[in-house]
Amino acid sequence: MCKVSIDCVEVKVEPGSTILDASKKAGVVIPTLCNMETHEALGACRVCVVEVEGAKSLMAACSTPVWDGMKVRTTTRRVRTARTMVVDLLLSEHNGECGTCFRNGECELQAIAAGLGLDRDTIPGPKLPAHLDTSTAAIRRDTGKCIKCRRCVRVCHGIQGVGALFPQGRGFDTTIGPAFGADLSTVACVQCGQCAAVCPVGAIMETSHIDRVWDALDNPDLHVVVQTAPAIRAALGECFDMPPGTQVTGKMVEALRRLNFDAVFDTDFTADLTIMEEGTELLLRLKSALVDGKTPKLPLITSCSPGWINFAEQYFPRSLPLISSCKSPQQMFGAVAKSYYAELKGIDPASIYVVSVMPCTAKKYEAARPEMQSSGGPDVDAVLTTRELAHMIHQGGITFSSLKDGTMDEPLGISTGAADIFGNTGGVMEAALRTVHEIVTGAPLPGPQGRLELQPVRGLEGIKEATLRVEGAKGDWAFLEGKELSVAVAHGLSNAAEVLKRIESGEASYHFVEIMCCPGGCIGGGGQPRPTTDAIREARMRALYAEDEGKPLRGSHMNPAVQVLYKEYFQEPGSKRSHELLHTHYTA
Ligand code: HC0
Repeated sequence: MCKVSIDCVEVKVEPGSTILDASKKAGVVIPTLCNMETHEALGACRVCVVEVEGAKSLMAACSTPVWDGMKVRTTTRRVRTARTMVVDLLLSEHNGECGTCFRNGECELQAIAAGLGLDRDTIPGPKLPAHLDTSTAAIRRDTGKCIKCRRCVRVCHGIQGVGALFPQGRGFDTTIGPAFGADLSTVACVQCGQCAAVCPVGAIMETSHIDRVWDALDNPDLHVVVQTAPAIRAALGECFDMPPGTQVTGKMVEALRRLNFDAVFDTDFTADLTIMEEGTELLLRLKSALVDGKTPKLPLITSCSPGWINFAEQYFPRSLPLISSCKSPQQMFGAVAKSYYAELKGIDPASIYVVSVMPCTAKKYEAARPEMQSSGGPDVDAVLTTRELAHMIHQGGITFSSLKDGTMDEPLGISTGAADIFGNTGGVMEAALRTVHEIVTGAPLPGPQGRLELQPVRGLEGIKEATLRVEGAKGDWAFLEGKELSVAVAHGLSNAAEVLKRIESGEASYHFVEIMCCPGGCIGGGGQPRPTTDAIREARMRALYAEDEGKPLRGSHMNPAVQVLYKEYFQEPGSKRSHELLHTHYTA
């Protein structure tokens, strides 16, 4: 271990640790704009410079390894002058428009400048040319605000394996963006928004739907309903200074009522419906391969993550026949709201306006896809990220932390615990197997202390594999008796690509695969509160598992409102009507 002194606080850290690591342990905050927990230090922004006793120059804390006996000072005049100069230079280029920027008050550059006492840029010179790229449905880029920290580049290449963004040019003329300065829609960007989640300023953000939602809420001719994705309830509280992982389902519902939505519903309802459709699809594909001897369309790959679908269409078109034809729960909800619910309430579907609250920017893209119009127009009219909902709550003058708990409206607000865990990597797999096991054997999925839990698919490991031996298969599904079902779960598109390569090469043979675009699944989505670290992902995951454990019903097939929906409207999973409204196809 190395003994290091940071501003006279002594800490012991592993050899190879950086000054920044040691400072965290010492409880000393060193500002940085380019550092990322998940990546090797880049030393690009130079905001983290510190003075090291015996060293001639200032050192970048993020990239300088410690040595035993190192003495570091982080607040000397020399350090403050250097940091102020660096930040002043950044501000001199930054076309910030701070007063009107969506990141005003949440901007890392603004916060660091304020901490240094810099309330304006003092260096005269040209600002960066502001090119606004609004060419995609989900992501808005403003090149004038970019500070070239390269966080977006690293997450796009390293975590997602996409590579839509590059540094180009040199010096002042450096730009970060798609090749040849083109717009995002010209390259294979999957619109996952992981770039927006790590951008320290307002250079990359989600395309805002806030104005269109306020307009709908103000329109007396519209019946405005809102659905909330599983992962929102585990993260929204962070926007109101609550600790990560605080369960805020009830407060979220109450806030949505105060914002004047006509009905507050739950994407969890259609997550349960998805399990009924996708579970049936899995069983039919297994039967077709194992009993009818047809060319196996296996593994069945989940379809609910639109960033993943976009990735498959652009990078792995050969995998498309394997992907479930089920629409995502978001889109199933829109289709059900504008058909079944409209009929139930006697409302013209054309006057129902569906708003989603999603942790994911790609859901904006998904809602805009031409295939997602079973009701004659878009099934989902507007998609807010978690951050946008928090913004609206602030705009509405609502004191979130003191709200009482509200409850979702019926029937599209009724859900089981299986739906809550959709938001975690491995959750769709676990939810599906809870139902499939019970359909096949008539008995609940075995788990520790009969708890219905499939531990091997939980947690943040990038690729998880598990097997499930079927015992007690009955009736139509007796052919599965004694079979070992082999499953895999991947999150983050680099991991997804690895699983697909294993399948294509024959190195692995699975029956069922879950893929989620974002690291950690939806709880780590590109529209979630900033920052999202692994510790924060784990806290959000725990909140969703706790939500599941707290529900009386924990299998999607037990959802009484879904049972009524089948009885009154769809008849059975995979019916003609369910194919018309709940299923889709993909395009290479
Ligand atoms: Fe997800 Fe979903 S779980 S994709 O991660 O399936 O965004 O939270 O809403 O649609 O339910 C996101 C989260 C959803 C959908 C659900 C699925």
